[in-house]
Amino acid sequence: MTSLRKDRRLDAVPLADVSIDDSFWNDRLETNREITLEHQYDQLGDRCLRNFERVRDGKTGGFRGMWFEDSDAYKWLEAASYVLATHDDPELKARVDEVIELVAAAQDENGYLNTYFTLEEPDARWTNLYMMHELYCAGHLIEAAVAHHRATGEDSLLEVATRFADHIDDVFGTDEDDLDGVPGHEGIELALVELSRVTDEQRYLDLAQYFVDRRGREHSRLQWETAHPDETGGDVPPDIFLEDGEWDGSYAQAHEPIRAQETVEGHSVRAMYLYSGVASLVAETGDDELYETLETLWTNMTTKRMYVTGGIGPESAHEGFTVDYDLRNRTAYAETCAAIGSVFWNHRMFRLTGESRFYDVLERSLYNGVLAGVSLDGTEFFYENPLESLGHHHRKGWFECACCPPNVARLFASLGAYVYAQSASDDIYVNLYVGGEADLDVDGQSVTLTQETDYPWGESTSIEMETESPVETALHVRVPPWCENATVRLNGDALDVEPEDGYVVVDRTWADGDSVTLDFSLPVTLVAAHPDVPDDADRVAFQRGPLVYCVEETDLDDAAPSHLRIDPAGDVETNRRDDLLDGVVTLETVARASTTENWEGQLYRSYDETAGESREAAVVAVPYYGWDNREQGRMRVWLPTV
Ligand code: FUB
Ligand code: ZN
Repeated sequence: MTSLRKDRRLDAVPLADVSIDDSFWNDRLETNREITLEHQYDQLGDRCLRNFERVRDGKTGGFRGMWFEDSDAYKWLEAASYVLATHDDPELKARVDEVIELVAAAQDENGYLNTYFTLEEPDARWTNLYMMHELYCAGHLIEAAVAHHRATGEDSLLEVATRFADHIDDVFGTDEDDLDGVPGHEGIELALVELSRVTDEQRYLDLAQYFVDRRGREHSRLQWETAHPDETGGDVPPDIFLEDGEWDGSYAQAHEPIRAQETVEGHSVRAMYLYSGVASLVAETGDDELYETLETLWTNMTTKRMYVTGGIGPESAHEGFTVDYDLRNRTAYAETCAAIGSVFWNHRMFRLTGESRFYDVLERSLYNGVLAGVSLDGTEFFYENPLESLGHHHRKGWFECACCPPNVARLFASLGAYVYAQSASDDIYVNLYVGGEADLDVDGQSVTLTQETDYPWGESTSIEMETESPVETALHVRVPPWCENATVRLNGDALDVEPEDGYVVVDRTWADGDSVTLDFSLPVTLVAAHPDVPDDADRVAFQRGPLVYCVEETDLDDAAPSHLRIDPAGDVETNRRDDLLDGVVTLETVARASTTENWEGQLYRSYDETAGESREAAVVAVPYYGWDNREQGRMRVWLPTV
């Protein structure tokens, strides 16, 4: 059943109109602005910015870093632009201008911009679309430029991006003289749709449509490249993802046309960026068939291929999806960027439909799979996000392939844009419980919403409306599936409205100072996984609200997480602990724990002998996002039951 609403596309309330003031997010966002962004900038200098400088100075050779190193500068520019949209920061603005100047100076006269090829292989441009990421970098440049233009009203980066987009438009296409190909790593599709929105230029939308439609056709350029590695440039051969010497293409979602695809395949970040781009395109074209494809893919991912943390893509070899129910825990790849990509995709799916289920996934990914990606102090990052650890997996300050840290930074810096939305008829949607203010235009009238909440710890949120004169609108407040017994008060008095399809809707004429309070409970849930997930059989995971919990060795008394057996009928207490992990609610219970004292020097014993060798153990579970921020040790999300 299609739920695409052509008549009612929803728009996010723009970032610049939302200010966040929230007990949970304030510290994380300030750390992102003050520490992570600075840390990220420091990492750019030695490799990324140096490459741009060499091109600017007319040098050749000497490229440093990954072949898509340029994208680090663009992601930093994008994150910094989001900060500038909401904060007056002249120092940051000056630095942004400096980087833009450098990027602009590295652009070719014809608009081409890529420091790897310009320094190392100028004659091999566009020869290795599969692996060498020129179009991926272009996509990040365009996204940064759109963010910068929206934040500052300036065109300095937008001009660079449009010149490059125009060049790409000249190079690619289906005419005889055109290069007919698609990017091996998607990302440019969603960027081109945004570019068409800010410039009002149809040709960028057409180019996005071209890249979407040409993917997966037979005898494609990507396939040709894998058969002709000697004719392609770059330092990564395009044939590394041949299956037994045969073209497969699924690594880059190019195994068949997107409209025929039914399962999420291949590299998971690529897949998320592609589906985000397709959703953006559908928002402009209203293409039902493409929307149906997205529905099918979304259902496959969310019912068979997504971790309880919202992470996706279990396999490290190709950084991606494998088969249904392969959700291995200790070796889960679950790249931070992929969870972020899922946020991007789900945000767009919501805007196409107004349906809360997309936010349920978005919120799960945001508070778990994404939030775990950065340390509480903002300087260390996870690339891979396993759901179990023997104690050797830790965040790092930076990576040779540094895609994840700047991705977290740009998402956090733009969090405000995910909180509210408005429909074409000016209905207001409150999709995340995040405190702060939002300025909206409702039917030509300025309205300010103020949200106050202690979520994800507390069990209510209040929204107050400030308006100069009474305004008629329907306020839709999302009620996530983990918020039970939701009741509504209007100006303190109980209101008889039930959540329907994930929202309570209060449709009325609002006077200045009117407020809606949603009260709910956040019970602790013991989650079970589908029986076909072998790695979670007979195990449970703790969840409260959007937060998935884990057990870390440091919280156990002389036991490891693998010793524990949870009693599903046991009481679980919630404790507010302001002293722990910057303030969390812990979940505490008593479990059975195997003992190790009779195992001295032995790896295997008769099972019968071990009978009765267990004791009671106090278990303190902490939110998964906070793991590996204290003493190093073993960790587990899924725990066996007694
Ligand atoms: O290839 C560019 C980025 O680096 C991908 O999105 C990540 O998975 C990592 O491979
Ligand atoms: Zn990444």
